[in-house]
Amino acid sequence: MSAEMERTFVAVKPDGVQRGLCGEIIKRFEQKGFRLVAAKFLQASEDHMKKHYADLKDKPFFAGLCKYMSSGPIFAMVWEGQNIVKMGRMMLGETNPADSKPGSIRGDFCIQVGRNIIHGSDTMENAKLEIALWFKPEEFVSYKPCAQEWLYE
Ligand code: DAT
Ligand code: MG
Repeated sequence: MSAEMERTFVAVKPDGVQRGLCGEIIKRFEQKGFRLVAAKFLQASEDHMKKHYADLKDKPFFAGLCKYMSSGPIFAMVWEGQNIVKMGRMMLGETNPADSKPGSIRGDFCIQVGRNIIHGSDTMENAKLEIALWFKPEEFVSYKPCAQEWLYE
């Protein structure tokens, strides 16, 4: 197999969980062929969200963003696959659902930027930082999916 594997951090935000969209989001990553390597359902603290969104700390929406992200449960996941950081972002759509094409997750399931239902790492560097912030090494599950040889040549 020649595929170089990458990992990305994906989280269904509190609005996505409340709206019953966890299954739909997992389905899209599964049907693409990506491999789930870690997952947990939790309510994050506001402090944790401030760390997660540290690069946005000077934005006017930062306080509201961290409050909303800690207001209810989140479904946090790490997915693996070739080129997954870039492809995952394409699957999400644009930051603002109003700019997101139908067919993308944000294009299909939400309306406002402040309620855009899903997070996905934007660069490989941020993916590494986010995975380390949300998951401990022992929370990863190692297994070989039976379809691996049919996804990668
Ligand atoms: P993304 O989640 O697409 O990586 P981002 O990192 O720029 O986008 O911002 C993080 C989140 O902050 C985003 O998912 C929703 C919120 N946000 C971004 N821009 C916003 C704005 N102009 N008003 C309100 N919330 C915003
Ligand atoms: Mg971002």
